[in-house]
Amino acid sequence: KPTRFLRDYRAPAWRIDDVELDVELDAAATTVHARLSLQQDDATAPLELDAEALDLLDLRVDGRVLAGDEFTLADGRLVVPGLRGPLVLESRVRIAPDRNTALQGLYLSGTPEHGFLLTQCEAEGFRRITPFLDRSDVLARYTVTLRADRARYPVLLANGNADGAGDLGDGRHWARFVDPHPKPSYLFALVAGRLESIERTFVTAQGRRVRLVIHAEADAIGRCDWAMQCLEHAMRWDEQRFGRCYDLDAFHVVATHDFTMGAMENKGLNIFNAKYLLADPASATDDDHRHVLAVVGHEYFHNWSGNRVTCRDWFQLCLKEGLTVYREQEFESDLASRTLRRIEDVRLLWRAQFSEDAGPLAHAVRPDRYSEINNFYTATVYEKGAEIVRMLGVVLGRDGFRRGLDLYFARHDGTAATIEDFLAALGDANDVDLSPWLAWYEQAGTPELRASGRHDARRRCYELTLEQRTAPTPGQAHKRALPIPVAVALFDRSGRALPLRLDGEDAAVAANERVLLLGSDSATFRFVDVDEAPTPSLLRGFSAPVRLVQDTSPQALAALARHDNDGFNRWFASDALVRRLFAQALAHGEPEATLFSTWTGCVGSALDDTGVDPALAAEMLTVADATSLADGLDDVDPEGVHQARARVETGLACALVAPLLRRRLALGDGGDLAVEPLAQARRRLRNACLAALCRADVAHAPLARAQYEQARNLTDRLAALGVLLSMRDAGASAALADFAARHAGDALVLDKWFSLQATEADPRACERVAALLAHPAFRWSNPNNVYALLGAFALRNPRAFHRADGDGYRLVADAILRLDALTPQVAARLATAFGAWRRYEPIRRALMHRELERMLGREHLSPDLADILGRSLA
Ligand code: BAL
Ligand code: ZN
Repeated sequence: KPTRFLRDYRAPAWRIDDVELDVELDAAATTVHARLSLQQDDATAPLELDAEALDLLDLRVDGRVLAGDEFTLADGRLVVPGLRGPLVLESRVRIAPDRNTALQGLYLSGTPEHGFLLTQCEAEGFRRITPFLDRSDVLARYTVTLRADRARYPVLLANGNADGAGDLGDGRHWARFVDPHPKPSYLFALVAGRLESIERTFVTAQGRRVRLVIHAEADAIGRCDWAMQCLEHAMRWDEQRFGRCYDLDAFHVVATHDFTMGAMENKGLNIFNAKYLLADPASATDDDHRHVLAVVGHEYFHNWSGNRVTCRDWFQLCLKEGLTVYREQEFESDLASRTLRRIEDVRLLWRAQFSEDAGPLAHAVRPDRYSEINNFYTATVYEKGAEIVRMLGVVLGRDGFRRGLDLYFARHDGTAATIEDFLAALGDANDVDLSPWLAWYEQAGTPELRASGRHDARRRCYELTLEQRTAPTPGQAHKRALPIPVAVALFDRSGRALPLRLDGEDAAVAANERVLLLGSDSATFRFVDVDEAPTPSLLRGFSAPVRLVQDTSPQALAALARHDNDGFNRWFASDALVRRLFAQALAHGEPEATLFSTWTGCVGSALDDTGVDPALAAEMLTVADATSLADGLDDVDPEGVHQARARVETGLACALVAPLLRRRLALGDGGDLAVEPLAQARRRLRNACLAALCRADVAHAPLARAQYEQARNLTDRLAALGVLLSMRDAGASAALADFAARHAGDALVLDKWFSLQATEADPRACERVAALLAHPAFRWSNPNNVYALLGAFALRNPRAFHRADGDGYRLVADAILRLDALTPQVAARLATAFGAWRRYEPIRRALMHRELERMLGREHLSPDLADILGRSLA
């Protein structure tokens, strides 16, 4: 595909005001009759529509059938020269949903006998349904009529409000939907099939009665109650926190097992990967329950941040995704544990986004070019995009941010906007110029923030010097200084937060935490009235997505890990100690003993203190993953990283056996079925204790065996199974077989079983994964299966994927080539595992390079995969 550039953006020459779609549904041959009311804004421009994988039956303009020489259809473009608008263009096309394994456009989920039909149109799937101006700045009103066999497809759904249904007399029936809200084509959706449903009524703050309906296949509908509760919470929360109400008579949600994404925010008809919708304690873990809460919220919140105000073009993808991820984070933080959510988000940012930024696939949150937009649904666009919104929230304050968002929605409702529009609305509502923040959207790379402090006893002041630097990334050699908000608190020896007054200010700020804004390469902030050398707590709540390098002493970090009044920063300080210990273990084989006992003392005291959030204690027990520990290293030897990490992790466990046993016992059997945050947090800690105990001493294996047998929920059973597997316990194989038998036929649970084996930190996981590819529950055409087995192996098992003999690379490269012919998006995502190849030691580097070259040398690669491979090798 040719590269597109942001600078080349042009407003559309033609617009579509109204769309009427008539769809005759059939798994093997669906016909789509489209009637487009077109306006011409540029009198010189020919009509050019996007059209892919369509069998064009006929084309009419204002009722006249066009002859074959009056248009061309090639390379995904339908061009009709010489037309003058306004006019009505009608097309009839035939498509084959049952052969659509790309899972873009209209496709079949499941088998022709038992499956159902559905669509996925973001980013460019609608052009596989009908010829169209398939771009996000063309907003149209849709009327959609679906016709289908009633027995085979009893449920018919499309966006908007229901506008009639009836029988066609020949075993078929019809249903019509009118969506009053103009929308871009990527938000179009239809669903047809045998689906069951659960339903509730929600009354919005504006008094609108809304039917909430969740649809799933018969064997899954019993697992939708949690999602329904989450949806109701999300709708109320968005009203209360952001003043956003729902705007149609019905909100439908549909679950499918065959989906490339997590879920999709189609207007009034969200479609969900079953993984993020189905949940009950017997078949979903606590983490699954929290993910359902977050994703149901995320898709619902898109109704405003994405649907009512959409993106002008795909370069602006972060406009809707960054903002919506931020809204989702706030939703979960308000409803469950803010500390846990923040820790998990930061762990994800480090593992997925910092590493993306450090390799050849680095790109700006708003990229200025792309060839395949599907490859930009990345951690950078989503997670770093959310971090930028979070920083703006920190700088503007809660009320200022709300004012800005209100203005953004009011100004741009019903239109397609840009990042500039977003910053202007937030700035205008607060009378500040936010244009310097554009640099965060335009500049790739992880800034390094250096912080050094100096106390001057004579002048009773503390000087904090902050410096920033961003290393070059592909295509961006020179970096600008960014506005970096650094939330700070200073603690005295007794752990009291000091009042914070900067030199030149009349009085200290009321709160004992404040945000310093570093707007240039470096700055020094002088706090006055500071009698003793304080302990600085920096970047509180991770107030900016930077790599913090601080000169804080181990004693000061330990004090923060024990006493910081910000839960996140307690963990952050503990993690900083882990990284120092890991670096020592990597360099010298062993971490330094004094530092080690300083750290284990901190974690031990969190374990013993029942006043500490159990989720926080569990996180302090969980050592950073290998990918995140290797951040910033060159010539990485994954085996060395694994060994160094294991020494830190095992050393911690051995040092804390007594408190681990004490706390695990005190937490009780944890076997209840409650899913409220505290119950989840207690299970989390109990299972973290179990894992650590079994790491310390195989004598604790009976605890894991007993928990496996007696567990009454999936969280505990799966945790115990994971422990048995990682201990290579004699009973592990039997437990694995038992687990598979208990959950036979349950695809989502078996995916966890696949992942557990694929992520076992043992080089032999490679052979195991190769064998599991032949398991009857594994389908190459199912993205969840592929991510659960191959994705988990390639992206979350560095020790086995990076085996020195290259077998891990070969296994994954072979799989990618096979997948590319089926579902290119999935193949491309898997191929990102090779992106960081230049950061590895020479032997692995050469092996990875060879596989990249081998893949790129294959004929007929999809544009998705060719793009990832090409950029990786550039
Ligand atoms: N828009 C694609 C799925 C999501 O981010 O909600
Ligand atoms: Zn989204």
